[in-house]
Amino acid sequence: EEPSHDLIFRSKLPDISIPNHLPLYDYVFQKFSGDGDGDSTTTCLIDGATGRIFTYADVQINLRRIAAGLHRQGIRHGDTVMLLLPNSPEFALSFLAVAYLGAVSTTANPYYTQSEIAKQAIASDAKMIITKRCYVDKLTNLQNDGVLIVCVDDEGDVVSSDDGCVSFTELTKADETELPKPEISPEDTVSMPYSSGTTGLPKGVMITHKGLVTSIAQKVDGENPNVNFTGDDVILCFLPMFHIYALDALMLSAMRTGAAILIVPRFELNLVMELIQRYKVTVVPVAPPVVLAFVKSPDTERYDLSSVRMMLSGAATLKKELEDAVRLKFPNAIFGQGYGMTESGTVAKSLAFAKNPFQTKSGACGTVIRNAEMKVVDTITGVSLPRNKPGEICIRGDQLMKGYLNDPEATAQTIDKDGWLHTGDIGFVDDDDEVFIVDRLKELIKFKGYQVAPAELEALLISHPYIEDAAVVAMKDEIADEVPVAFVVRSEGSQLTEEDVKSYVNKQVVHYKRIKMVFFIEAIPKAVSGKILRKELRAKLETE
Ligand code: AYL
Repeated sequence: EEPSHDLIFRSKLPDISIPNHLPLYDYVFQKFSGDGDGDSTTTCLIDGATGRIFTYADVQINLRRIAAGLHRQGIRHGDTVMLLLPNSPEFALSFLAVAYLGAVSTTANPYYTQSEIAKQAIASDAKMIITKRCYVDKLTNLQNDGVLIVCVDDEGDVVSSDDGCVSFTELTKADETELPKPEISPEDTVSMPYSSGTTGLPKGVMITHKGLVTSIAQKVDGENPNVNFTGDDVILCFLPMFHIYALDALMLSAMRTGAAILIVPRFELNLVMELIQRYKVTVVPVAPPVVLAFVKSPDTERYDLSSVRMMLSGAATLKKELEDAVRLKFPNAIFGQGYGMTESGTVAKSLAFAKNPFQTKSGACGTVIRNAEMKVVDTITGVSLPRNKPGEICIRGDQLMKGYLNDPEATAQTIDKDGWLHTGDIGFVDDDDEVFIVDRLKELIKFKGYQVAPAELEALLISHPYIEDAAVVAMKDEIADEVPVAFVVRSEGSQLTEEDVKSYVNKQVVHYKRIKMVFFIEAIPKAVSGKILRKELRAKLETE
């Protein structure tokens, strides 16, 4: 097939020039450097938990001190540091300090179990883990194996000197002038979240300085930015910062524009509404379950939410009825979606968020981002399809990951030789260039927007002595959208019960990966290649 015959979709906005030769740090704070027009005394971070404020000047000086402190602890260019932190100013500062050094952050959910953390820390070769005291118990084995643990010292924490942890406060006391600015190449990895992509186990996604700078610029740079964040915005951040959506589309994009970020450790509806009212929040990035919470809440009238001018949803399918219902609760706000993937950054964004906005339709998940190409291909023939025809969405541009860590095979399966990343999502582009996602080709299960990799749960299941074979698929759920359920083949003579299976798996995984139901069957349907026929299993669920 000839690439020149591809039908390619592009943004309605013109391409812009993107300074993606710059290291992430220089790019993000360009406005506040010598030649920028930003005022460093404006607020950058507000800690929703304590009210603490960091100006842009505070953030830059603190992160450079932390970078010097990390360097003193032996962290060098190319080393990996795991961030195991809830949303907090320390998360933001640590991420930026690691980036400043030319090192790599691998971010993980602090609620992960001991074994989930260990898998990622070992696979990513993390030299250090930055965390909170309350998670240190989960890290003992890693610490014994020589991984350095840095602890954020919360007020009220018992500071013990014999747990072998380095105090975060000590890091911040380093002298930033002793650290020469490291040389960074645009191709160096800066962020390495884990994602299962279209198939298999979670893998380290190598996102480069160039990739992340491109992804941010595609949204917020230029004369008519696709997402018009400004220095006057107060942007609410309860979405998990360890995930690419909050990291790229929220935290770093907000910093690039000089906006203030109001950091909330986790989503609690009434607290969030209280904060919107108190800080006159202007931008609220959400995921579909949060939209549902707003829609269902009887309390929304009790708060003044009129400051909100923009609400962006992403990370999972949002039902049109839900979108229409939430618009009524935020009459002053423009509502729209973004669509992206850890491996690809933002793929599409609603042009309703542009500085000079376009009309958009409810249910669309945006228009392809600038400085990128999109095509929709037939899932069998690979031929690119015209408008209004659903197929697999493919995306190409400088924002894509460099590849999966130590896994060239999975990389080649995801990004083809012509540079197209195959998303594993089924969708189409309509007559107005809007993208609609209609189905998912890949195995991935999304519980409230969180990734659940069937292969990970299947590996745990078959490690049970009385399980012969197993397969995990998604079952539709009103609140979570999808939940993982298991089909299990018992070993001969075994009396294994549903409860046995659930308790065996569920204690080893974070809450959203827990198996909700178990169906015992004779054999797992498989293709001759050995591939599980998941479609058949999902069809079985509908008749259960
Ligand atoms: P991952 N509608 C439907 N499905 C979606 C949407 C959406 N708006 N957004 C993401 N998904 C699904 O790696 C889709 O199946 O990253 C996609 O392949 O955890 C998968 O989630 C990727 O899951 C943005 C806006 C990033 C959103 C994101 C989402 C990141 C989710 C940057 O600007």
